Amino acid sequence: MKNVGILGVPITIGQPNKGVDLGPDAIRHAGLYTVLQNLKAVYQDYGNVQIENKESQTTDHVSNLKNLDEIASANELAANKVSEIIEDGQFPLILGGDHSMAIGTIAGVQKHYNNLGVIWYDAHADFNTEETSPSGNIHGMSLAVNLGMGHEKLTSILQNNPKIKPENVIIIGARSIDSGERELIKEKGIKVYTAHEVEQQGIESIIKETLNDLSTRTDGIHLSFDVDSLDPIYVPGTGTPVEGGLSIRESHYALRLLNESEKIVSAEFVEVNPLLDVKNQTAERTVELIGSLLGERYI
Ligand code: EXY
Ligand code: MN
Ligand code: MN
Ligand code: MN
Repeated sequence: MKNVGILGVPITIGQPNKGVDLGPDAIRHAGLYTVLQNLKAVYQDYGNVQIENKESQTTDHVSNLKNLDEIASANELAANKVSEIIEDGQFPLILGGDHSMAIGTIAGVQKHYNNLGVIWYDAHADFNTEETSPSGNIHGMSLAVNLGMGHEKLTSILQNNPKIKPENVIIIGARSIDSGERELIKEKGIKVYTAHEVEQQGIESIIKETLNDLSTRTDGIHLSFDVDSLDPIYVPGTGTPVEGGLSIRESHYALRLLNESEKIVSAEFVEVNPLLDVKNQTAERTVELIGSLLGERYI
């Protein structure tokens, strides 16, 4: 069992719904510490990154990037904190907050690896740039930013631009990809297992293929788990739900396989929005899934 360093990144300005900044504390209140105690894990809670979530006053007509400066500074803070957790010898367990936080999380983790791999478990690809984005919401751009595609204020966090190589990223669960993203994904040759492939091939085969593929080229794998990867019937508390999502059962199994591989060096669980939720069930499901990733078993 690893030593676990918990950090909340209550960022909400990467997308328009109020409430996702309450995600980290909702996850804590949903029994996170009990799961860690049951696992006999040694853990330290580093609290929440102090983020203002101030909407940009400057309506920046030039760029299709909402709250760029505020998101850049929030992710700089998050990146340094995540890096500190690793320097303290802990496994970074990062709680969100909207998916723009992956800019800071991956920057902070990547500093400690030569070839970091990323599993992007998400209904979306988050592979837009300001040219292709239909919304200007930076939570839909964070994977692209980590591959060096995007505004310099975002790609340059902690230097090391690009953070991640295209061959070291695998997206699982995608079922809502914009036309511009599709072009960029093809251009970069990003491996995507859509929700159809999960249905067709099965999650076990996909996770095993993913681990075999990434293990040959990377010295650690970061898991970026967007709860909207799951079917909305299980997780009503998220801002961009998409029908036809992954099941709780296959996701628990996926996370168990990742745990058994011992290749996952950091993880973030993002887009939990308690204001959209039903009795905190999305945070509760997230805590259970974190348990599977950290080694909890049914028997
Ligand atoms: N592709 C759409 C956009 O870029 O605006 C929706 C993105 C949703 C992103 C969520 C975090 O996964
Ligand atoms: Mn320290
Ligand atoms: Mn996402
Ligand atoms: Mn998503």
